[in-house]
Amino acid sequence: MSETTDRIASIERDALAALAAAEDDAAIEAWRTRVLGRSGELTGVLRGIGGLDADERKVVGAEANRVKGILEAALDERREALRRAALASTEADALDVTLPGRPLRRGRLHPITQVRRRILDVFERLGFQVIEGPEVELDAYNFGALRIPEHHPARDMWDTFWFDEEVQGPDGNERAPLLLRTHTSPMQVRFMQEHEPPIRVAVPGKCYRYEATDATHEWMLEQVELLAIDEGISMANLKGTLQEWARQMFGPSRKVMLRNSYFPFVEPGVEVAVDCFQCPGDDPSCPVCRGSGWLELMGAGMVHPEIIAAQGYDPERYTGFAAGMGVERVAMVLLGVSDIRDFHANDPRFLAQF
Ligand code: YSA
Repeated sequence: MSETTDRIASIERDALAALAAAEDDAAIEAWRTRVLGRSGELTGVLRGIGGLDADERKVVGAEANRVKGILEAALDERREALRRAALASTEADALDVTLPGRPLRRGRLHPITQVRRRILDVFERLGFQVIEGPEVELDAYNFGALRIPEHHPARDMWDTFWFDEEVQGPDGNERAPLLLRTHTSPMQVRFMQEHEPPIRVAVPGKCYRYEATDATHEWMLEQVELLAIDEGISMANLKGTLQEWARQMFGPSRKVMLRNSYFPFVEPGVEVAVDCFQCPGDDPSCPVCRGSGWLELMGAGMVHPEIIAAQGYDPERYTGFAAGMGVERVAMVLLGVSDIRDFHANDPRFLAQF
């Protein structure tokens, strides 16, 4: 090794160490000028090559150019590393960890679900067991077993969505018409067929009616059906149960009215209404009561003895009451909503209120 190649090796060693210690653009530029610049250390060696003898010139020339290549590559690499580090620290500065977090929008239960659960909570406390039944129902249960035969005018009370298909009915009949249940009352019969008294059940579920909508009517509604069958059940039990339910739901100041009504599957039948929450009770333009002062919540009555007998129970021994209430109507009263259509319009601004 010649003195010059020693010098090149020492330039390479010192320069690489100095480059690694250069922490900013100014230090790098100073390094470049000192090592590779026009009067730089390595440039000086390259310039001196001409004064060497031919053999040494060849060796020193090759070595100096190899080291020059290494130092230039190291310079590029160091510049890139510093650029990346600067970028990362800018991004870190852009993230202000002291800013308050974005609030998470919390999900919630649909108001109808909330109200259905409240209704059922009260009935469960009053001793009713919650059961469910099919939304796609046979004509035989929705109407026939409830003393509403084909062509009976009472069918007009429930405008119905029918299926095109007919299926095998409970009596083996191959052509049993199928529908979307118009009320939860068919579950009275289904449950009685499979159980013995005493019976106390509450049946929540969706129902469907082929009818025009307005502020108190939807084509899809939820009902909760009640059925109590036992020895000695009277109209007083029906009234007491519904009044206690209404007191627990709405508080003691809400007025509850029972008035005569007709349903083929009860005798006698009643309709249960509460006083209007929207107007003083005499405003004909009120969307809730239309000036009547009352909003109907349910139909109810004493289960018709023929229906009790048809399930094989002794109607002399067993009596019962039943009721079917509209969950959306109850929700209107509880939440002060004057248009039932708001519940299923899916406007998050409306839903977020509850
Ligand atoms: C009657 C006697 C019983 O022993 C048992 C149940 C019944 C109720 C009967 N099955 C029935 O469906 N009667 S109803 O047609 O008057 O509806 C009952 C309740 O459902 C109504 O009082 C009302 O609160 C709600 N409802 C009815 N049609 C509705 C509706 N809610 C919203 N939109 C509709 N289109």
